[in-house]
Amino acid sequence: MRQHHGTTPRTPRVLGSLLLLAAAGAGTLGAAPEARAAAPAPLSRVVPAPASVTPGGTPYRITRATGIRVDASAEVRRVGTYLAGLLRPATGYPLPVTDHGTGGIRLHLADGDFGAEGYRLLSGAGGVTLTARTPAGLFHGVQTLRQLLPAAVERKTVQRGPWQIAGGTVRDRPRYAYRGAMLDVSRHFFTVAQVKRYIDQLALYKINELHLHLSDDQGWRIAIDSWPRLASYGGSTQVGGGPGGHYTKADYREIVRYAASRYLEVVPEIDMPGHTNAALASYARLDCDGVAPPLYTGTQVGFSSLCVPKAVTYDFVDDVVRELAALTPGRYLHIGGDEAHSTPHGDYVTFMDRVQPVVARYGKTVIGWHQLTGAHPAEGALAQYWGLDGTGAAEKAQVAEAARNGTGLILSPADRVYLDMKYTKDTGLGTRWAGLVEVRRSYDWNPGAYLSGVPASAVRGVEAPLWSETVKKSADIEYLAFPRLAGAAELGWSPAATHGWSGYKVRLAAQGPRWDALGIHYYRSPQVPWPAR
Ligand code: TNX
Repeated sequence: MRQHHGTTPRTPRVLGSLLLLAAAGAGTLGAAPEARAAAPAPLSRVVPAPASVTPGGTPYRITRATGIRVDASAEVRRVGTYLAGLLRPATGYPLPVTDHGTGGIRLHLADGDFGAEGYRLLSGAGGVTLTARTPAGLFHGVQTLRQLLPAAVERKTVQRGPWQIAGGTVRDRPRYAYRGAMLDVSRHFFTVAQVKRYIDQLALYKINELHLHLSDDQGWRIAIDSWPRLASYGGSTQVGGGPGGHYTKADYREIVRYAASRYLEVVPEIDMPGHTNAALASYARLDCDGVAPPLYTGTQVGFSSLCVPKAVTYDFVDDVVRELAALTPGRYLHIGGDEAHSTPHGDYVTFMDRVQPVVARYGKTVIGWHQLTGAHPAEGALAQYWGLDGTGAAEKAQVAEAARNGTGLILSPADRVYLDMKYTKDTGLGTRWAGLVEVRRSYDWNPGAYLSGVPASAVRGVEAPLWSETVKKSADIEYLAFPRLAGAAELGWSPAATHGWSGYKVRLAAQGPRWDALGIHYYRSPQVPWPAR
């Protein structure tokens, strides 16, 4: 039954009252007493936890008369239009986006102590005002506003309200500038539509970096005009031998554009010198012995390497980095560098010494997996730490020393935020080489003090990688990412002082109905007090 939200019930009064009783307090039909309206969610019930919350005053209620009022700026208007697009289907309200009028939901840019991504949300009977220094800040504020509304707001058909936002003030800004998620599109290929779906899910948790693992032994996923067989042949399969796929440049630009519309920067990764079988299979001249290996559809690692002594290797790297940099408005280009077990260490160092300046020449900043710290990280480079509790002391010390010497760190400890680790021994997807990682273990660590000997200022953020050896479809991505992704997002965004499992699990539980409404297939961990479905 379609709910109508006008003031005149179309049903006779008595029947209407019975319906209201049956609707157990969810009624907004004409005579519904206010007391029946579900209380709005407290302002603090948001993931990631906001930096500061001051509750108080009357809630704001979104009605058919609500407008979204924006500054006269095209970008602010775009954020307003995005918000209207989120709210219209379930509310059924018109929610016009205007640059005049009073009240309603206001999106406003102003100078202030907001940082590059922070915002303030002020809510009261007369309206809600989001203020930020940047459109990105407004966008993050919109995600907070969205989470403060009932989960049903995420549905695609008209739902019962009321649509209330608790009164008070939220002041918020991120702990770290880099809050990432990685998707491995090489082991299994994911379409543009699947990547966009994930981008929308990341945006809800204020993730601002999408790292795409675009090449590996099993598949090369991005068209490179000067080396066309990389994609056409090297991209033609995947783990298990399926058809694979690749992004044309137009596809890739569309991903970048869509990500930018959600305030995510795309970080492309070409993994080198190891994890390169797909490239070596596509061009025999890249192989030291001039013989191309067959395409690979298994899941072993560490068996392939670019040929460090050959000159053509650096022509290849230059072409690939140049074309990829040209597709990349973002600052970073990830050159991999992990598990180069078939590259002699001296060769590895030589290779990284030659390749990092190429990235700089095309205007990008290097990111590498933390093995890069075993070579000579370029000035300004970031190293992505993916070790675990059991990682050897010498390796950790090497990372810490690089950090003390100025290399920034992105923390992706495998036994905490590798989204492809199984939750329990019974998890049907994923692997367990770094252990079983239940939701609490994934959340309960402090990025600021995780690696000893690392100055807190060296930690630039947190990233949750999802390797796709076992991951084939969006429902698989979602089952492994949710709920752990939300925890990684909170570790990246929220001040350390807000951290605490007992509070987090309650806020996390409130996300469950939202994920149900969004059609996100998630793991209902027994550690989390989910409301009954
Ligand atoms: C290690 S982490 C890898 C990947 C695998 C992953 C599986 C890293 C930099 N390398 O090649 O896909 O484990 O969890």
